[in-house]
Amino acid sequence: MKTRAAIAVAAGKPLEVTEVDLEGPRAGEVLIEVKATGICHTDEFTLSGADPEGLFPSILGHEGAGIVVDVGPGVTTLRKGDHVIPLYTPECRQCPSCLSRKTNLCTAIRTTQGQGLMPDGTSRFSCGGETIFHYMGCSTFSNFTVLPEIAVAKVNPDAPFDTICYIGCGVTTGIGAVINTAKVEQGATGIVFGLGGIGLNVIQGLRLAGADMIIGVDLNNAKKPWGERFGMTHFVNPNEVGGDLVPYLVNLTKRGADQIGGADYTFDCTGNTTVMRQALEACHRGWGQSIVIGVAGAGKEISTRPFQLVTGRVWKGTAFGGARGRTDVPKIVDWYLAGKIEIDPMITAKLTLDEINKGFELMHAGEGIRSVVVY
Ligand code: NAD
Ligand code: AHE
Ligand code: ZN
Repeated sequence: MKTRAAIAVAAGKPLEVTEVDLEGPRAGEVLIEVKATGICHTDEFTLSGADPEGLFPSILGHEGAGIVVDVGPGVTTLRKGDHVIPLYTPECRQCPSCLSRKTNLCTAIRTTQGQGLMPDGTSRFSCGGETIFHYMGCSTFSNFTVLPEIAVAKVNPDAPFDTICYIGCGVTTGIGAVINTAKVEQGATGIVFGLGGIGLNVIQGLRLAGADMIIGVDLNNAKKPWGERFGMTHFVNPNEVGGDLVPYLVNLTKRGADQIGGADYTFDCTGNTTVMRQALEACHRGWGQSIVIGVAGAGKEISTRPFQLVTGRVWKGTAFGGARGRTDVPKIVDWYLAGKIEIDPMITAKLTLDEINKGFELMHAGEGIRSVVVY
C-alpha cells in the first residue's frame, strides 16, 4: 500500500513529507493506522546525527497511538479495530530478559530493531524502490506502519489518540523512572534536571509517589511555571545560583536534624553528561540514587570520583521508565482516563504531518513541552 510519511533523509536535514510504499504485515506482525504521534527529544537526537545507531533514510517517531487495521498470520493477541500504542521496548514474555523479571529490556528483537529492520531482517518501507529504514521498531512519523505483535500494547478504546500517544514514551518514561526504577517512597526529596517532556513527567511521578521536596533545575526560566503546575516545590536556574550548582543543591536539601544534605533521588532528563555528574553528586551521602534518563551523543562519557560511590551514592539508568509495555502501558492509559495523571496540558502544539518540522523548531526554541502530530 501507499502511505504518507516524513522521511529523515540525512543527519541535520529537515524531514521530507512524501508518499512511501509499505508492505503488509508478515507472520507475527500487525499493520497499524497511526492516529497521532508525539515528537520526543530522542527523535531530534537521532535526526541530529548524534545517535550511534542512527540510520538514513529512515522514518523516525516512536511515541504513537493508533488502530490495528490488519494482522499477519499467527497473530493471536490483537485483532482489527484494537486501539494500540506501539512499543519501542517490546515485551515478548519469553526471552531470558523477560523471564528474569529483573528488567524491562526484552531482547527478542533488539538486534534487528537497532538495524532499522523488522525481526525477519527486512524493511516494510521503501520509496521509489529504495529501502527506507524503520526506527526504534515504531516509525510513527508514518500514517501507517507495521510492528511485531510483541511490540504493541492494546489499550482502552475510550482514550483519545492525540493525548495517549505521549504514553508511548514521555509519560511512561518519566513516571516509570520514579515508580519502577527509583521506587521513590513517601516523604522523599527529589531533584529533576531538565523540565521538558520527560522531566515534567518525573515531577508528576514524584508527586504521585508522595515526595515532599521536588526541586526542578533548568536553564530556561520559562520552565518554572510548568514545573509548579505538576508539583515542583522549588526551581533552580544553574546560571542564577551565583556559584557551583552541586553545593547549592546540597544546601537546599538540608532538612531538620539531617544537616548533611543531598537528595534522596535525582533524575537527569537532559542527556548532558556534565549534568549527569552534577545529578549524582547532588545525591545524599550513604543512600542517594541518581537515575540517568537523558540520552547522550556518540562518544560522550560520564565520570565522577569513585569516592562518590564508595560513600553510598548509586548511579542507575532507565529505559522506557522500566515499564513492561504490554502489561504496564494499558494501566497508565487507565490512570489517565481516571484522572490519576495529567497529560493534556503538556501537549502544547498539535500539528499536521506537513507541519512536522515546526515541532522540531519549537523544541529547539525551548517553546512549549510536547508537540503532537495528528493524522
Ligand atoms: P526536551 O527537549 O523536551 O527537554 C529538555 C530540557 O532540558 C529542556 O527544558 C532544557 O531547557 C533542559 N536543559 C538542557 N540543558 C540543560 C542543562 N545543562 N541544565 C538544565 N537543564 C537543561 O527533551 P525531552 O523530550 O524531555 O527528553 C529529555 C532527554 O531524555 C533526552 O535526552 C531524551 O533523548 C531522553 N529520553 C530518554 C528516554 C529513556 O527511555 N531513557 C526516553 C525519552 C527521552
Ligand atoms: N541508540 C542510542 C541509544 C538511544 C536510547 O538510549 N534509547 C532509549 C530510549 S529513548 C526514548 O526516547 C532506550 O530505550 N534504550 C534502550 C535500547 O535498547 O535502545 C545509542 O546510544 O546507541
Ligand atoms: Zn522518546
